[in-house]
Amino acid sequence: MVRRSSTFNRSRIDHLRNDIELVYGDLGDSSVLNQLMRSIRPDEVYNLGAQSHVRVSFDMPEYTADVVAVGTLRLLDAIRETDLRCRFYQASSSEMFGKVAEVPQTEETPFHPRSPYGVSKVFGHWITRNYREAYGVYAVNGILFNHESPRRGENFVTRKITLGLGAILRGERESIELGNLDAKRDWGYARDYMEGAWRMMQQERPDDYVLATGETHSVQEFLEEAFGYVGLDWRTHVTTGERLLRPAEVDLLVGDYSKARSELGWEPKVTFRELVRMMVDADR
Ligand code: G4F
Repeated sequence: MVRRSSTFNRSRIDHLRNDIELVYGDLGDSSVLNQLMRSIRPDEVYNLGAQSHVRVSFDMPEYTADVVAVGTLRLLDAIRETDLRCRFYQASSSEMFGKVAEVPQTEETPFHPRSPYGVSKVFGHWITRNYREAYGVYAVNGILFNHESPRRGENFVTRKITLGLGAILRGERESIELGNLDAKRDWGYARDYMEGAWRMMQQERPDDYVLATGETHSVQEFLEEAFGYVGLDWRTHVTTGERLLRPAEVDLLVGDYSKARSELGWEPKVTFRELVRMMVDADR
C-alpha cells in the first residue's frame, strides 16, 4: 500500500516492480483500509507504515499519533470486520523502552517512551495485544531495535553519515552536521530483521519478540568505524549543532533476543562492522 505523492519516491522497490502490485491507501483513511481488506483478503498484513522519524515526531506530534497509534487500530479493526483469519504483524519499536528500566531490554522490560513517536508505538503495541486477546486475531509485535541498510532513509543518523561521507570522498562537500554523538544504539541489518518478522508470522501461536544484536555502539563509534574504513579522521569532517538535539533523548538501547533465538531459530547474521562497511560502500 502506497500513499499518493506528486513526486515518485519508490526507487527502493523499483527492482520488485514486476513482482508486486501497489495499491493506494493511507493509514489515516479507514474506509480505504476496510475496502482493501475486503477486496484483497490478504493472508498476512505487515504494518510498517509510520511517521517513523523520532525528532520529527516532536514537530508533528498529532500527525505522528494519528498514523502510528490510531493507524494501527484502523488496520486491526479492518481485519476484525473483514477476516479474522488474516495474520497481522505490528512493527513495534525499541523506542518504547526509552529511558530504559533495565539493560539489556527484553519482551518483559517496562516501557518509558521519550517522544511522541515512542508513545504512539506503545499504543500500537498494546492495541495489537488487545486485538489478539479480545478477538483472537493472530497478531504479533516485533519489537525491533534499529535496523539499517543502504536503503535507510536519508535523515536517519547512519545513512546521514554514510551519504555525507560519500559526498566528502567525491569532493562535493567538506563536513556533516550531527546532533548527539553519545547516544548508543543496537544497530542491526534490516534484511536479517525482516526475515525474523516473517518467521514470527509462521508460528503456531502469535506472540511478541525482540529482534536485536545484543551489542550497542555510540554514534561516535559509528563515525569512527565509517571514516576509519576509508582512512579519514571523522573529527575533521563532523560538526555538531543544537538544532539536531531532541527535547528528550533515548541514551542507550541494547536488546536481548534470546526468545527469538530459542523460539524462532533467529540470529542476526551481519555484524556492526560489516553493516557500516556495506553502507559506506553503497554510498561512496
Ligand atoms: O537514526 P536515528 O534518527 O534513529 P532513532 O531515533 O534511534 O529511531 C530509529 O530507530 C527506532 C528503533 O529503535 C525506530 F523505531 C525509529 O523509527 C527509527 O528508525 O537516531 C539515532 C541516534 C539518536 O540518539 C539521535 O539523537 O542518533 C542521534 N543523532 C545524532 N545526530 C542523530 C543525528 N539522529 C539523526 N536522525 N540525525 C542526526 O543528525
